[in-house]
Amino acid sequence: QKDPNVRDDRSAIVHLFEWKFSDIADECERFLAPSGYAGVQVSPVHENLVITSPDRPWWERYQLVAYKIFSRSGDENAFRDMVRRCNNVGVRIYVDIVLNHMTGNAADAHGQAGDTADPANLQYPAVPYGPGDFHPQCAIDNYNDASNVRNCELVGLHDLDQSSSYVRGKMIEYLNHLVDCGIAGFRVDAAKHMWPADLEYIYGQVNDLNTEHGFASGTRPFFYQEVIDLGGEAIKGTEYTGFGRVTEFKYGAELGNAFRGNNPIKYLVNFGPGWGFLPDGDAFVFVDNHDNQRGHGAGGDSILTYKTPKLYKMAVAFMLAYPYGYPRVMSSFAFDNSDQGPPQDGNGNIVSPSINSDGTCGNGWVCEHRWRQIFNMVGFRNVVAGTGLNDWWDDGNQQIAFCRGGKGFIAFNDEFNTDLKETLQTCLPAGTYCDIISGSKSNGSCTGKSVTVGSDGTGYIEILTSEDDGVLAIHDDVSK
Ligand code: ARE
Ligand code: CA
Repeated sequence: QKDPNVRDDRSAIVHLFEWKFSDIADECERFLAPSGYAGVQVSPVHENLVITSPDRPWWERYQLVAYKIFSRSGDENAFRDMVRRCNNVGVRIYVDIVLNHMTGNAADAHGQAGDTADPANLQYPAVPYGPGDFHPQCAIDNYNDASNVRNCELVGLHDLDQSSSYVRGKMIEYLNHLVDCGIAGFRVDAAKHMWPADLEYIYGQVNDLNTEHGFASGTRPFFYQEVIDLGGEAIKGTEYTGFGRVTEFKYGAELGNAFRGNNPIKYLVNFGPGWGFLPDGDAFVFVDNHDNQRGHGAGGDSILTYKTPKLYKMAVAFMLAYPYGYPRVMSSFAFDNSDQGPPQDGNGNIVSPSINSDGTCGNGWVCEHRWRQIFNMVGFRNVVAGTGLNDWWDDGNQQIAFCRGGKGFIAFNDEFNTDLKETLQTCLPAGTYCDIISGSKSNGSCTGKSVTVGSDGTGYIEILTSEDDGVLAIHDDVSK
């Protein structure tokens, strides 16, 4: 179903890409819960193929050897411990599930837990799967043909037949095992490459969420499905919205295009269905994901990432301020080449992020979710939840501002040469507010800019092009 099953006072999740379970558990307690994050998407948890050439690429996690919980992020005990600790502080866990395929061909194929496979002969004894469980082999080479996309192999990954009751049974058993561990839902990898009716059947057989983890009895798991639909292909995202949300890939592509200056941000006034996107309640949105931040997947050069920080922070702030879709914040490790896996030691173990005194991460982890401009906007989204959008203002080009009910106000200056200096309607009660982008409120005063709102709700807003950030945001909670 389409509800993320989060705590009522929280409204955005974060993908802690390739993080170890023990680090995620710590992060839930020390940072995510206090900052108001609703949940975490973890990288695939199944036993994946160990790939040594290139050396442990991130994408090995998308090649399955078995459904047991065993990867470089940790084993089942570590997973269960993480889910419990995160749930205890109100942070939900979502697992990236790979149902479309097993591995590609590889000599000496073995998984992280030591299970072996013979991919060329479609033998995966640890499940077990054999040749009869796969589609006849062919390559995906025509995105205008739905059968080719769904029944053939995506980049050589051996394609499972989800219409088989044996295959379905194995998948349902795996998903129920994860539900038993206390998770709240699933990111469904490569959903586009599976028939909607097969997925609907499988989802329908998954148990209700585990009440021992605080879910109300009868709560159905959240499913958000990776369907890349930029238009012009045989398969539409809407084929999957009857039983879960769908990733709206046009969202990040168009947002990047706009903030890069290729399309005036004034047009974002109706960002959503007005742009041909999925309906609000069907959409799962993000600025970048683990694929398109490194040139895989969809979106190409328009995608913004941590590598262009000023524009990236503006786009993420817009996503978190604007009422459309269910948002996911990306949290990355630094990379120079697109195969590179997470920071690892000489034995191939993932290295934990270190936490600097200013709250940012070290050891090769970018931790966008710990950037003040991003986590303070997660707080903003929580404060304004349930309000609509009102009092839109723009300069006719690359400067915009809007209110969220009487709860929050945000302004963006995406002009490259023109400062924003305007008295604008903030919709907030009279008072002095701390801008949560340039600073925070600390000991009763603002560490960054402040805005004085008069009895008519207006305030003088200034965002100079020379500033580090092109956003100013205030809200009627801690920021006052
Ligand atoms: C790796 C190697 C390949 C090798 C293969 C098998 O890179 O060279 O042939 O292994 O040995 C990730 C990586 C892949 C990697 C794979 C398995 O991105 O490079 O292959 O893991 O290790 C399409 C799909 C979409 C998919 C994107 C990447 O529709 O589902 O491609 N995204 C998900 C994940 C990925 C993951 C997989 C699926 C596979 O998010 O991280 O792959 O589990 C148009 C179409 C899109 C298409 C896009 C790119 O936009 O509309 O549908 O996306 O082009 O082809
Ligand atoms: Ca398939």
